[in-house]
Amino acid sequence: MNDLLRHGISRRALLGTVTAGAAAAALPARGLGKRPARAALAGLGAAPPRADGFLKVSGRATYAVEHRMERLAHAVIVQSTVPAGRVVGTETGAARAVPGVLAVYTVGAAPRIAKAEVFSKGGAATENFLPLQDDLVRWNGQHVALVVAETFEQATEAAALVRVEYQESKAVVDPEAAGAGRTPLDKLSVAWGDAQAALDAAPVRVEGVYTTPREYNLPIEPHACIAAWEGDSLTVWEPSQWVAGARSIIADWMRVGVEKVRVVSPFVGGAFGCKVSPHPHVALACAAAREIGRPVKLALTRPQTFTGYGGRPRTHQRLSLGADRNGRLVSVVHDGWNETAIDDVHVEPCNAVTPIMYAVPNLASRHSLAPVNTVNPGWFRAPGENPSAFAIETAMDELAHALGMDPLELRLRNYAEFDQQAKLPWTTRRLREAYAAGAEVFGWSQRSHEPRSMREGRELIGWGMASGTYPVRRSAGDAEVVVKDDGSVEVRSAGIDMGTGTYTILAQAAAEVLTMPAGRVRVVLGDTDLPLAPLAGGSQLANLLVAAVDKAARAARERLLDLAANDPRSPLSGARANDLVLSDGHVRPARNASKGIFVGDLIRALGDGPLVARADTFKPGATEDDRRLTNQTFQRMIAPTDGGVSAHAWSAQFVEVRVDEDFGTVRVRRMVGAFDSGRVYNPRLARSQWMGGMIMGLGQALLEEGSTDPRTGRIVNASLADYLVAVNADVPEITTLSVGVPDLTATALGGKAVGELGIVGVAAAIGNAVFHATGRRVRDLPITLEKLIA
Ligand code: MCN
Ligand code: MOS
Repeated sequence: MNDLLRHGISRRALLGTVTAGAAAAALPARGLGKRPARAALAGLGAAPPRADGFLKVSGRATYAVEHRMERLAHAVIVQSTVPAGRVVGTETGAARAVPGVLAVYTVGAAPRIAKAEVFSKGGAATENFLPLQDDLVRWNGQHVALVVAETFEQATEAAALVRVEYQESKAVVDPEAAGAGRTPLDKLSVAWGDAQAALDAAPVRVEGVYTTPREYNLPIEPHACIAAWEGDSLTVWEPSQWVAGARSIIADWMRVGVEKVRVVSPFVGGAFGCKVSPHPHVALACAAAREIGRPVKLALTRPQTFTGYGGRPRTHQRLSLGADRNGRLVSVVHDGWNETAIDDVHVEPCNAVTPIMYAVPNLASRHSLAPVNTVNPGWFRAPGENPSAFAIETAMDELAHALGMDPLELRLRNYAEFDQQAKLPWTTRRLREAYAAGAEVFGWSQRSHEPRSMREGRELIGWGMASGTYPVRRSAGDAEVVVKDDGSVEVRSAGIDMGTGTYTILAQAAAEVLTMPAGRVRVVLGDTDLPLAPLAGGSQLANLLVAAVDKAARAARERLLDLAANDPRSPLSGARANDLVLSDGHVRPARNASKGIFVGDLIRALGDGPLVARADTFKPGATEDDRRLTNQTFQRMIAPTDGGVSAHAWSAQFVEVRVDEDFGTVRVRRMVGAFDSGRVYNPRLARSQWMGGMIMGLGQALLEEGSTDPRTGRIVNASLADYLVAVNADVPEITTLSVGVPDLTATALGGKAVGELGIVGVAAAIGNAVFHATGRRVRDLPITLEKLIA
């Protein structure tokens, strides 16, 4: 227990409520007098609730399609009903006869959409499919017509009357069927030593095939946008994880310069990766709006979202581990693939975790793509790391069982002291601390390791654990801090908040430097008119923007002190800037803190209007091209191994399941996650992120599965009634622990990844617990009761 407290874990955290991160202890709020304002100041490390929370729960946060405007027309999409072939004709007479219909666009009769230079080759952004631009049907549920009408109801009625005629061709729906292709991705091959020989010679071996189904992001705010032209300028209200990236794609589609396009996304009702890039329906909305000369609103129905864009692709991994009798790994042999579209590519790198988690002298890992007639899959919370950890962390549990060893002990014996793949030291890796903290709080030492050895009545009890990791990715960005003459502060950035807490932590960052209560700081986000920022994806935005705002706020503070000392209009003029400090929102002489002037009064006295400070996190000497590319592609994202060190966040997951012996029903009874995310900027929000990830992992382990009809390629459970996600009744007591310390090599202010880390390893921990309870190993997610009682 003492050890835990040294790592900054509060006793309350041990009860499963709130976690105080190590960072909070390491970073006391600075520069505060003994005044009431002190309590209100919430700098980094404090735990204020979400700044946007009240707006969201009271319905005052305006989402993209809630934007009101004159002459708004409504568009409804028609999707294909066959998986492959050609559109040979479209009958639109009945649709056009519906009152209020303004236009019906079909294959062969649609406004032009140009090809966009996607920002991520091999990512989920759709590159080759442009809606209605050719007659090829690539998947069931592909956009094949668009109806625009005065009202949504009229457009919906007319869309139902559009008749599309197809010439069908043979589809490949099942990536495991004979004839399905495999394209190896050489750049994802990893190898050292002689893995096959070492495996063959290993005294202890386990081998398994680990599969995950198609999974869907399903944010509560479905995809929907409004496109409005004014002359040759276009504004798009679009829920987006990256307005700058969306802007460049939309500009390409519409063949206008980026400066002509504005993308607005102040609130995003969840995304989990599926709003990183604008999807093809956005191109249709923009093109239709230009054609009819009116703003167009286009909302996909929930079922249409299942084929309007991807979701995590189905994955398949064959993984073999070889070890000596003491449990030391001697070899890892790994071969995986993910499904992708016929002529667009999405990579779910299933070997993201395999080469870095454990120390092993011989390793060979490959990854391939399996093209099928599907909408191009996409990013979904921890793309790559998630399925990768499912396989390796399940296999490690199998190895522990084969050795008769505690799975936690096995992991400690194979602890990777450095990054073997990159041959670099870690920046920080507090995974040992995560194991220790999680095990202590969970009570792991009480586990009897034999499967089926713990029960309560008819319930089999299973305890399982797994490790997780997520890389620290980084990009550069800009931020602006404005100090106003009423003493309030505005932080401005094009970065977005999709429920993560960007609004809140940026207010904290500015409040800390400018010594203001966070309530006096207003944060404006999500608009390409603001200083540009990279995407909120790859769990990089928080660390990046907090650093940019911190820098801008420091610049503002310096300027304030300088003006206070040196501007003849300042009541403090004549002082030396070095002798002045900012505290409680006042500029004060350091040696006479009771004197001083309120920042708002100072700015009024100076009479030049608000003080604007801008800062960026680009390297000195960054060119315009660097800036342009950073806001246009992923290629400028800094890899976790840049700079001679390897930067990752780490976690350990512990779960208890109860399995009904007769019915095979699995309930997760408690979950403990211990996380090394470095310095935590807001322990309440980080906990909420980690919990959200753990709950998603629970859904992935037990419920989530996109089912495709093998005959037609149709998604048969394309609704929230049929595609199951975890709901409150599925969710047990969850404890989150922070074991991180500020990692100033990883990021400027010491934080590491948070939002995606929470899901990694969870499905494996649950599967391992199910094995411990039942003796049944399910390697094919989700773990449903028929797989347990079969
Ligand atoms: N945080 C912190 N300390 C840190 C880092 C982060 O306290 N050192 C907290 C902050 O509140 C921050 C949040 O965690 O806003 C998420 O930070 P992080 O994951 O590091 O980075 P991003 O801001 O880039 O978040 C994106 C990440 C991704 S990639 C997915 S996918 C995901 C996720 O966030 N989608 C989400 N969490 C989500 N949460 C919600 N509610 N909705 C989504 O769509
Ligand atoms: Mo997160 S899947 O990188 O948007």
